[in-house]
Amino acid sequence: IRKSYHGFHPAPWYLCCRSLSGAGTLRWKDYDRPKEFNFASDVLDYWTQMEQEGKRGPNPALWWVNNQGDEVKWSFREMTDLSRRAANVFTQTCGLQQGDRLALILPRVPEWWLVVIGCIRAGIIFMPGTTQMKAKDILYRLQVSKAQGIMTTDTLAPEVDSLVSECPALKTKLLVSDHSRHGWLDFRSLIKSASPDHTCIKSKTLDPMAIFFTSGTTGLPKMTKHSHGLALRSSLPSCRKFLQLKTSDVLWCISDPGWILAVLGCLFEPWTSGSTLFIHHLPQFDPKVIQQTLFKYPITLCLAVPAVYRMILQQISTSLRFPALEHCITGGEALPPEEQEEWRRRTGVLLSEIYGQSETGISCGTLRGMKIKPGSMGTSIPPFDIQIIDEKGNILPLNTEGNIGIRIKPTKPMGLFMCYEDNPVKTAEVECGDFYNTGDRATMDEEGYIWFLGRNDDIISSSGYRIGPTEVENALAEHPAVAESAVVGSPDPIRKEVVKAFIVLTPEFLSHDQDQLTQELQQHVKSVTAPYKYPRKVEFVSELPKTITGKIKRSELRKKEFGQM
Ligand code: BCO
Repeated sequence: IRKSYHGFHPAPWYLCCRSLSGAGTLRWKDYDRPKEFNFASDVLDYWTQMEQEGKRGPNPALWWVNNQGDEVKWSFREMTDLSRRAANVFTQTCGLQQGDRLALILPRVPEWWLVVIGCIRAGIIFMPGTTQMKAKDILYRLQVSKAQGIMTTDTLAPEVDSLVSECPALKTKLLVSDHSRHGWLDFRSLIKSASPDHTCIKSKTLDPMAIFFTSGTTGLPKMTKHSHGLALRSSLPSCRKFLQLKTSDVLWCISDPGWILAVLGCLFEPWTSGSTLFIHHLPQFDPKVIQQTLFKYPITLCLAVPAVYRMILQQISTSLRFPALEHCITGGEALPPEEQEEWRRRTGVLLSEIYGQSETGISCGTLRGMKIKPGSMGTSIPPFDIQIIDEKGNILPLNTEGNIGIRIKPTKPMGLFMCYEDNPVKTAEVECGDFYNTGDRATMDEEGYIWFLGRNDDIISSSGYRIGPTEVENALAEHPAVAESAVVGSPDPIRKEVVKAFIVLTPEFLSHDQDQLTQELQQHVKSVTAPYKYPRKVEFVSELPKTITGKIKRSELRKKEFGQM
């Protein structure tokens, strides 16, 4: 299934390919609630049929490259064939059944798409996770979800083996690798020998499809459960207007496959429109490679967090014109207006903003062609109805600061998360009158444009990641030097905010060299939890500000960092 082409020359299909409306995937209206929906049979197989009938150009569905010159191009027909095989591997070889859960911890390898679509075909709930996770993060996810299966690569397989005895529900381990490993099923070989005949389940639109783990202010990450409605939402007319993708478009979404942004931007959005999804494997992020890739390949749309555009701009001293690039989209953190303007000025391409969470998918945005108001995240995308609300769920007057709320009563809109799995308390906590309370602060103007202001809690937003301070504090607490710590966001020119730890040292470490200790603690956090959470700034203090009851006042530290005290 892997095709490598060295000395590759892009084919000129993107210059001549016909655009189609995707009528088959546009049969729903914004507020429709079809009883059944399955992305694999209703969308992917539709495009396969279009290919077979000669109604779609020769451009691939998936176009994958890496730094070694390898390339994979799969048509929709190949995606259908291979994902049916994947579904058979799950059900026949692994014995997984509809409703079972599969932890999916893969880098950007082509198999990721086969697994997700294979799961959707078989009704297996997939749970993506970043490959930056460490053993403890994986153990927590496997235990709390009671996952029956896990799929990963050589890098993380030893970590999984070290904890598997503590996960009684886990019955199948699948490896994506060129080598075999004892106790693991070799997914690449199994795919080759599996049958391409598979009957897709008839999933109810509100049946569970995926679980994303999301960080909170307190405690460990929560399981955000989504139904097939998340995938259906990309087919609704208002969502299609958002990117206005054509079959001739090539979309590159630079998000790690562990996040909901990748599931939307690297799968549901492009393939709903029959467009080509472009992926660069990128094991290590490098803005130079991003820049070169945008030059080399006919990428028409790019979706990435603001930090990526910021890092590209830092690399270039003058203007830059990417040959095929027509539009850029950003989300995951707030985009300052001056950066939006600078991107347009230096590249000639508009950069529009979207907003969403693991709970919501893409909730609002500046649709393509819509007036961009620099600094605004655009307007709500139906069927979501976003309003700015107070703590009781009352709608606030225009231009008044409040929480971003998404209306859930009388009807929860298609695409909003179902619940925090096994956590009715947290699920109830975010229900606020008729709304889901996102916990993000904003205002809305007369034209419905939403202006992001920040969080109403302690979550740190750093280069597109949402980081729960307790996860970092817990990691630090495992080091003997740390008596106590408080973790907050601190301003940063590139990542907008970085994790900063205020640390009270244990007596034995008071005389240690502080620079050395800082590095040691940073390495320690990187080794016990996903490294993106590590404190990029550390300050040693003699005590932490506390309330009368002994609760650490993170807000005081945060205000100090942002110069508000
Ligand atoms: O900066 P350092 O070098 O000190 O540390 C980096 C990495 O080098 C290091 N690291 C990574 N893997 C490691 C490792 N260290 C040890 N072992 C490993 N296996 O850890 C640090 C990780 O930081 P990073 O991930 O920010 O890395 P980097 O290279 O600076 O990448 C920059 C970005 C912008 C590419 C990255 O931050 C990123 O991908 N951000 C976007 C996240 C995202 O996609 N968010 C979307 C969430 S979904 C959502 O918002 C809903 C929207 C609908």
